[in-house]
Amino acid sequence: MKKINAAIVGTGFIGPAHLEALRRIPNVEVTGLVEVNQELADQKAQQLGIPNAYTFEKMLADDTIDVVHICTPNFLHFSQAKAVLEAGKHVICEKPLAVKIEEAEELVALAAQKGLVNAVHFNLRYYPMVRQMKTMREKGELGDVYAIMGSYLQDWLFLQTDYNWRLEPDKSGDSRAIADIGSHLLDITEYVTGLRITEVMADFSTVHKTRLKPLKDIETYSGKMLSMEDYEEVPINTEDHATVLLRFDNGSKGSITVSQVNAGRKNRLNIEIAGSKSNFEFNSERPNELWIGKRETANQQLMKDPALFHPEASALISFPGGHNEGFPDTSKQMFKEVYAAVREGKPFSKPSYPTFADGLRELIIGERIIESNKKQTWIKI
Ligand code: SOE
Repeated sequence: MKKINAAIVGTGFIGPAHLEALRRIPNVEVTGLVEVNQELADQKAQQLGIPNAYTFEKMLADDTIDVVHICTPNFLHFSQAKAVLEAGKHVICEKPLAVKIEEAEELVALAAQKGLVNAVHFNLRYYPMVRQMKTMREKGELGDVYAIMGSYLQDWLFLQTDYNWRLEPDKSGDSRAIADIGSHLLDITEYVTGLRITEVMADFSTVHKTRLKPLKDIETYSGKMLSMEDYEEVPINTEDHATVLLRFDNGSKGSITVSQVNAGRKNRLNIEIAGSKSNFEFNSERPNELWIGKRETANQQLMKDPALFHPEASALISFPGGHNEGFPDTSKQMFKEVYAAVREGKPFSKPSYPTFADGLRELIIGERIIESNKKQTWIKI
């Protein structure tokens, strides 16, 4: 089987996560690494064990690279994804696909015109339990959807001294918690229920109105404290916390809460879907379990086990029951599906993986949420 060569652009938190997932896919090799300058690219490529180091333009000119993974800060996604498509390469872009709706629209059109595989890294769809919930709903085991309640809570921005480029709108965009983690939750909500969000009503808060920005380079997740003279105080204009009421196209209602300042919640996506036959509850910090609520019989606890799953969902499981899989496996499972299309040389007509069109959808919902918060009123999608 022909080997597919990939390049990764960016080496923050998520670039190495893509690398690690790709290394577990047969006949795919990450042969290139891109950083802002050649020196950093050389250093990171050596550290990560990737044979070739490039600046972005040099990588585009290399015909041996088939697929490019864009893992840079948000403001670069549009220009880089556009350049990759123009160079005739398939592209997997981190979310959000762009910072403006028009940019995402342009990318959707360009990818279609070029006939290239395009995907957005909504990897959390790839928890086998998420696919299992979707399949159970499709097979009628949930019944009609009455209501949806979700939250996505983290604490890595809990302290006033926690700092990262995501706090800077010129790098991250006008919304933070909603764009960064709300987008995953909203994507999963529509994916699992098969419903479309039609209206939103949002209320944001910025708990830390100022933050202390380190004047020295420190790793975001390292937990290291500097001394007070190593920081400068900067204003913060994006949300630490947001609550959004949702209306769906079947008349059902829901709400989500997202927060990056909830102590002890490391990375907890929770979704509960109340249906006319049962109630599903999934929490990404316990990804191998699904609670199925019942009225007339005992409640159930489904454990991840290929033998107990619908085939559509067991396709995302690599190990037998009791051998837990988690966050790093979601990207592996997603890339397996995307690379199946890459092997065909063109996008699947009905892709199972999240495409640029899904990236555009999340940007539209995100923009309406920001508008709703500003105007403090319901906004139609
Ligand atoms: C940081 O908030 C982050 O890395 C997100 O950007 C990811 O999408 C999420 O999976 C974990 O948290």
